[in-house]
Amino acid sequence: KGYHIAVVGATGAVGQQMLKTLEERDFPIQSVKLLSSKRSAGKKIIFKGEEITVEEATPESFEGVQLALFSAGGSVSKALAPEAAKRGAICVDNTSAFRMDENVPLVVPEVNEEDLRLHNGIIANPNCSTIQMVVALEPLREKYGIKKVVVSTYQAVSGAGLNAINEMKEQTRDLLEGKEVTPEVLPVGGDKKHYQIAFNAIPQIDKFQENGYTFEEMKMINETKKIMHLPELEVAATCVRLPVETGHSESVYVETEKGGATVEEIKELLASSPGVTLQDDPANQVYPMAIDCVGKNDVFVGRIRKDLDRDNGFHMWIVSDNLLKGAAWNSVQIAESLVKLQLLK
Ligand code: 11C
Repeated sequence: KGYHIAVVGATGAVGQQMLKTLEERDFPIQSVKLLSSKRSAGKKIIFKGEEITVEEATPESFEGVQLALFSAGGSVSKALAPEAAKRGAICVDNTSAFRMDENVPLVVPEVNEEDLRLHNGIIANPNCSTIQMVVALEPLREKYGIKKVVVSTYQAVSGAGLNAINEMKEQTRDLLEGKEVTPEVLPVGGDKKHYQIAFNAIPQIDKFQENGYTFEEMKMINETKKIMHLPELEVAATCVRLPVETGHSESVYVETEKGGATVEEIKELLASSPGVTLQDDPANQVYPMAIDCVGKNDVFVGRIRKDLDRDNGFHMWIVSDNLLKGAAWNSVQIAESLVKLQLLK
């Protein structure tokens, strides 16, 4: 007994984590279709001990499917999620294709699970760097109100997919062996220039927009306002790619509406908040690090300090596995919420 599901983009960095997470959570599944673009069709994947052949995704693939998890890129979602929804599936889309569509809920269950009730067949999973930030900000919003957020990110290459992971590893090895390297993937596949990621920090994730911010930065800004239902929130973001395989880190400055909160209160609040693990003990050099969060579902928060000039300003360091809470786990968690809210028929 369980649901008929489809995973679109099953061979990608996120798709692989989706399958692992579905298995680990023992999500109730009656049948599973693994779908992909034409390029990856025919590959074989083991799921729950069974070998499954990946099929090319077409509109007809979704006949009889109740839940479809999409992570095969925006153009695939744009073309096929409406087709799947038309055939009765609820789609959880991990791309940016529908996130800012006002008919599509953009959901992080710890923050706005109830928005799922408003779905019209498509639910958007936010960008990884946005998700981990709002999980840590939501308890502050609830208790004190928040009015301003300034974030700088230190993002892992796995956010840009398997090709980017391979590029970082090959470049690192080649450079250590004294060979020349020819960057081809990062900072972003479709842009004019490519830069070395090994031993570097690249202040560009996704393409530049007309206002001088990158698309990744605008995603963090716009998605945060939508998920938290705070259209007036002041948000600024600078997104940087580092040669880290997995685990996005963020330096976040937040100003609360109410002043007077102490660091101890904020630590207690976050320590008891859903989806958050507090790691904050400077005397013993305890703080979150990317290598420690890999494979874990939580968002890790530490280095919480009061601003030296503003009574309502706080600085913190937020780290999470970008492929899990940032993508696969949040999507599966949405699926679990749909079951809990009896929205998945
Ligand atoms: C990155 N945050 O690290 C991006 C990946 O909109 O879902 C996620 C892209 C997205 O490159």
